[in-house]
Amino acid sequence: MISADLPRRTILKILGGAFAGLASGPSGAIGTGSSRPGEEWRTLAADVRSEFRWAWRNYRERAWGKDEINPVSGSSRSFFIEGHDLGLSCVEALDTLWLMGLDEEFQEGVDWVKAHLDFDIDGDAQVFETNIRLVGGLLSAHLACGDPMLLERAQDLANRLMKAFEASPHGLPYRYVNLKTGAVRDPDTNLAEIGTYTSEFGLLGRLTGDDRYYSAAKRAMKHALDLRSPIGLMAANIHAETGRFTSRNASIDIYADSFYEYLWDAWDLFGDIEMKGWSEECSAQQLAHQAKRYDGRLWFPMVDFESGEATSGTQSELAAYYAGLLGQTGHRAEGEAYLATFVEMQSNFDVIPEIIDVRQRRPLTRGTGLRPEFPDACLNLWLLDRNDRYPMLAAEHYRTMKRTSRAAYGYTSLADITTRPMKQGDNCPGYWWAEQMKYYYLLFGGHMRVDLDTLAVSTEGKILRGFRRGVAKGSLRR
Ligand code: IFL
Repeated sequence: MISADLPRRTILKILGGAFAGLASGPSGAIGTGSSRPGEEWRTLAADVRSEFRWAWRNYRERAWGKDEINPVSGSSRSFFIEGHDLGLSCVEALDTLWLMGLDEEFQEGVDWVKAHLDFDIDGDAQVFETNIRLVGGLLSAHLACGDPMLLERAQDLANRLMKAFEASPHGLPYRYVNLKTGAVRDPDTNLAEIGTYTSEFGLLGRLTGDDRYYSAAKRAMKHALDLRSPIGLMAANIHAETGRFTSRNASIDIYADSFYEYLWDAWDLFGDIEMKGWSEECSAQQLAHQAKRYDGRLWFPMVDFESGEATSGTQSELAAYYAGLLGQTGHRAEGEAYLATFVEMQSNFDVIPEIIDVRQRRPLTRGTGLRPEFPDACLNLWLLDRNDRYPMLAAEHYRTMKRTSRAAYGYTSLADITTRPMKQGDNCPGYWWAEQMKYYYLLFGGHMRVDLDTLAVSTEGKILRGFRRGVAKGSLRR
């Protein structure tokens, strides 16, 4: 079934050439022509897997152990600390490799981690990014294969990040910590950077029997939640030393996004009923005060946290995740409506612009960061009802990415989405390995190695629950 809320051009595309042969979703009830049911989806999932393996081989050959490959030039770059690469793309890729049954590649990645990954570096790492990408990546790889060394590495790193929490009078982590000395800097922070730890720290606590991690992560979130205004909103920027908000802007978008994901996930993963209550309260107040309609489309621009008046006319692509979160928190209709907003952006501009003028519905920037939030929302909504339209929308996203971002040595960000052909940038962000390729693969039916009923992924796409251990190679069959 195709949602009536989709823009006309997209429906035409779905019914016409762009989706030829994909008359049914991965539930595969109706095949077309002489194909067997679901065969086209298996082909698409196999294509995602083969592209992932191709990109991995290029990374292996040209940027092994580096943080990120630049896939146009074949060069590489550091992400965390200039000159001290931490094999970011390797760690980000691990659980995706496992999911796809790329077992040799998974093992070479694990071997690299065991032989080379050392966090005793005299350099400042961003606490939030280090947690979601590296602590999360090591934990999910550990869950996939059971290797205790991966858990040890995750704990060693989390212990270093804990210094950023311990140095603050309110338990709000500083933005940067020196991995060797524990020195902290940059107290001027935001909700996302103080409140995206409960999933990884909670899991680490479960696996090691140490509650300190989850308690520290939750304490920081509670501090900000206690500052909610009379209309139930938080400002997105906060100071780790004063413990006070430093702006008036409430956001579900940049500066705040994953804070709200982690409220819900703490309930989903650990059954934390208090976090569930806060999550529901936040969603209700955001719907009451931040939801704005322009020409009938739903948007969530920033608003003043005390009055609810819009303070910006923009939305970033990152906010697309919120369509899935609305569905998870019981607001399916609003989640559908918000997804339709981004479907329209995809339809109008082929690639969803990084920053959008919500009244004019036009891009405010030309470059994009090879972003995963649209398929992320498709996955989270699909997990609720397995409706075919989500894989269909993700298929369009995947094909567009392949057409516009495929470069000589992998997939790249774009420098200009307004030109035809679009001008490519030269960088494959670490999250590409952890997020969209995994989401496409799952949506297209590649879920032999996970149980969809219990699957839980982090904000960085790391599988934190739901692995089926002991499933043999060849994960395409459903
Ligand atoms: O690191 C990624 C992650 O999804 C996140 N924020 C932005 C990145 C992807 O756009 O939480």
